[in-house]
Amino acid sequence: MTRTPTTPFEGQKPGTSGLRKKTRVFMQPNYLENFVQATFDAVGGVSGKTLVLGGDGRYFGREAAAIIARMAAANGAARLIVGQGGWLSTPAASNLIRQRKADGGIILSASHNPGGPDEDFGVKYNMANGGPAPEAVTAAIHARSQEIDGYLILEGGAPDLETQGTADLGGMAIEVVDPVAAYADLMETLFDFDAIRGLFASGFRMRMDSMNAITGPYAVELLERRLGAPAGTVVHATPLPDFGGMHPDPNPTWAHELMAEMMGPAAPDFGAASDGDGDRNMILGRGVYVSPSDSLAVLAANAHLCPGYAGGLKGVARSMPTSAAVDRVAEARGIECHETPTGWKFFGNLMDAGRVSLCGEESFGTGSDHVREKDGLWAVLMWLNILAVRGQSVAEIMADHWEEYGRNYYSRHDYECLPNDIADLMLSILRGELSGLPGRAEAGLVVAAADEFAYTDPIDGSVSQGQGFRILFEGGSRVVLRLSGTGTEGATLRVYYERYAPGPEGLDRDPQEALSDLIRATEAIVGIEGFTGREDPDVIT
Ligand code: VG1
Ligand code: CO
Repeated sequence: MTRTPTTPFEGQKPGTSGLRKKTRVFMQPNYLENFVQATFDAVGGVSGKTLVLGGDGRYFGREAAAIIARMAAANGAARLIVGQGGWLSTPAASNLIRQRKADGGIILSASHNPGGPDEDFGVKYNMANGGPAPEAVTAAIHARSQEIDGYLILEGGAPDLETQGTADLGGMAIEVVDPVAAYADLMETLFDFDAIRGLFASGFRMRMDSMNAITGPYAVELLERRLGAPAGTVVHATPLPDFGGMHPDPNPTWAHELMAEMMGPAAPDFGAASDGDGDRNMILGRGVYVSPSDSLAVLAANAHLCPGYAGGLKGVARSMPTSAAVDRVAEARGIECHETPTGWKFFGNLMDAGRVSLCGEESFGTGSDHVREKDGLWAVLMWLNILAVRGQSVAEIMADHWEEYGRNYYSRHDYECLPNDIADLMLSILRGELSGLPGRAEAGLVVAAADEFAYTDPIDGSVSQGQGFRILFEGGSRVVLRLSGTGTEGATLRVYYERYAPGPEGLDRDPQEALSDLIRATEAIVGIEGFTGREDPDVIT
């Protein structure tokens, strides 16, 4: 073991979900090592501790896993549990941390960002509860990274991460495990596999697009092996270092192959996709796209049909920009409903305290207290369980849901790679104007209230400021604006539009059309085109 001297790098500040940078930034000498040592130091060292390690298979993941294993050993960790080949989906890593009572874990992924030598890489630290490090810990990691002067690493070559079993690495037990088995077993405890098997046996067809990312092996095991879906149900099923050039973000823009199939004449009954690290999901029916906010509401309304949730939900939570569709279900059921800032780390305390069992975000993330991360395949299986029990199509389930609760028309517009100074200027001007907005009329809408969202955690009292701008209009429509915390180039502006239609009329409009006055009012107030010069967003979901 040697202590290698080093000097700090600027900008090792974790964002919405871990530290994300261009892969080549991470590949610079000492860059990864500094961040990992800062993480170990910030959590009080790892001496005698058990850690979980794995990632989504992207470029540089294996090399990074080997470096981290040598660092964990040199820092005195007792045991490192690694997914074979360095593979673990984010929810599977969360599950292993919990099941094996580990002290924490490191996940190597930039999630929905593309992978490869010229794309993105990322590292995130999860706590003993299996969930992402809270803000106090990520702030401590950043602070430590700014003063670091050395790191510990075991000399010698890379350990074998390909062979299952336990070996010694400099006094640390390194245990290489099947990345899929424990996760797949957990899913069997939550859902009615017999009912889903029956659905597939009856001729029901689905397409699962794993986008050459980590869910491939999990989806093949669960859907094709354990549930009897025909071979070939899962496509792009092999995790590739560059995701085969795919951008593993399961939305209509990036999962366009799946979209085309599901909207085409030969569409199967059900379609789904997941992201790089397996925590996101997109749900489609034949000819139908289910918005993530609606998916969360449908899962909340139907959870009791699944064995793992048969007793009902304790409560639900959604991130602030997510539509209020789930709020209506919570109200009808008389259960708690919480509104948190963007990012899964804000749900952990609520789940640990037994206040909520189902959480979701508009960004294609849904999950429950079975782990402490959002979980793409879990959402797919929950939909399958609901479809099997209700015996209806996705379109019928959506129509019934809107008829009962009304519809929250919703859309997110993303403007990517904006110059940072322009994005900052635009939002700082908006910040200055917020208090004068109420009463202003634009495009037939009148502003009722405007603020910048701040969150006080009801469990530990911690406060998170500056979590997005909200403009609420009379009649219940709203727009939210915030900057992404997961990008690696320039600024990404996210604009979230929402309008509630109680029904029974007007429940099947095109969302962009239903939201058009809100989009115009926002342009008049914020001036996105004027500041950015962009006529249209890059991605609409
Ligand atoms: C985005 C999403 C957010 C999600 C985060 C991590 O963050 O908006 O809802 O939790 O990605 O998802 P941002 O700051 O870029 O808006 V994942 O699947 O990339 O870990
Ligand atoms: Co992800």
